[in-house]
Amino acid sequence: MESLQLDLNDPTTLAAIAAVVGLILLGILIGFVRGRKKRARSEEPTPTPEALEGDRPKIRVDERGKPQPESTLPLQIEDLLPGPPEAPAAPAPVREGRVTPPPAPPADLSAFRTGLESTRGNLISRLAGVFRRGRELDTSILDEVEEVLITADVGVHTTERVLEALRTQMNGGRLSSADDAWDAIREEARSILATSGKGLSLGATPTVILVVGVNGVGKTTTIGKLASRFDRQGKSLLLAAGDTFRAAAVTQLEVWGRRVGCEVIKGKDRADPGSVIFDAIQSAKDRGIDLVIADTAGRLHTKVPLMDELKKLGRTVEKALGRPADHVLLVLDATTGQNAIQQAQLFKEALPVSGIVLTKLDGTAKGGVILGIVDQHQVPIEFIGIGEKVEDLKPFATEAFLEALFESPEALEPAEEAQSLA
Ligand SMILES: Nc1nc2c(ncn2[C@@H]2O[C@H](COP(=O)(O)OP(=O)(O)O)[C@@H](O)[C@H]2O)c(=O)[nH]1
Ligand SMILES: [Mg+2]
Repeated sequence: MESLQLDLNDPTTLAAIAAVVGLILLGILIGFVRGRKKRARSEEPTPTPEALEGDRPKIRVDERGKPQPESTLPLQIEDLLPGPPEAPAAPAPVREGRVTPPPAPPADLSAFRTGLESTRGNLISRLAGVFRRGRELDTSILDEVEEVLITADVGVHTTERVLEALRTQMNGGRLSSADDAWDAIREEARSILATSGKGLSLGATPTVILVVGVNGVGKTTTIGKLASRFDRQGKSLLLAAGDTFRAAAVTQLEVWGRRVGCEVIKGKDRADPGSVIFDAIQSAKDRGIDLVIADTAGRLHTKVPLMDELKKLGRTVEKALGRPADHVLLVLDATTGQNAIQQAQLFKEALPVSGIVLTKLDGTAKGGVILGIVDQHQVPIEFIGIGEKVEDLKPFATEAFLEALFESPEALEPAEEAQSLA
């Protein structure tokens, strides 16, 4: 048999070998590309989180460390920084094939959540323990609810109201599950707070807000925060340094005045608070100023002279303004619990308290007191204080408050956990 010899010196043979090798390489390349395309298609509908991550805007920093956004990407760095407290949230960019973000929460909901964290732990988590899923609803449950509400500073009067509502519904056969009972409590809280959160009306000029409360509850701080809020709304303001007992109180108000950029009317050392407030109202009338916010002294509420002083101040405002103060805001410190309910009683006897500012809700587990205050005194909550910073005064919003306090049906979820804690 004649053997096949390849002559590698023959140019025709070399050309044939090169053509065969080229064809083989081309085939491998086509197969590889087809395989890649097929794999990519099968992965398309479910992009991995990492793939989505890769799609997000990258934030670069410049030489001074200032973040610089990618110019072609829709999300700007401003979107990632906390904006001014009242600014509406920028709509999140929606791109084809991307997950649509959940709807924006009601105003201040996240601030309410943070401010009510301890109260949720003390009141809501414990109530959730009582109403654990699967539990038979009988009257023994009412004793447990009572204990939780009383120890969470809701107050005897309001606790009784909530229990009565539960009892009535239970006897009428309208509570068939823990969820029903949970809803019933939430409804009762909603009806207690129904008159709150309507907002301060600033109709007349000048509108006069008298701020009262015992020492240390946060009156001056609240005035500073309010001034900043109204200033941002474009209102012209005068602050009246009506706490003339302590020079430091006047200085504290002046610091806030400088910070906000509004004038503070003060008297001479130990001046009569009435004369300071009278002057401030007169000056506001002469100059067409929108708003006067008056600070007052807060000696111990048990000393009768303070209440006499406040009654006198009320009459002075009426004389200067030609009508009573438009708003008398009573500042109460949530950390004082039941004491705050008693303070409200005394101040109401001296002045027509029109609204309540409940401060220091942050870091206290006694937030349940809010229900007791409103229920017992029938005075609406206007603002809540959830920190010391200027943006930490929030207009009270009933629905956001209830949502922050009672949210998450999972509160009722942890049946085994709750049982083991009980
Ligand atoms: N954590 C917290 N502290 C507050 C709040 N409001 C006021 N404070 C603080 O309470 C203290 C007393 O406040 P101040 O305005 O001087 O009370 P006043 O005596 O009633 O005028 C200050 O240290 C404030 O910073 C609040 O909502 N939360
Ligand atoms: Mg003060």
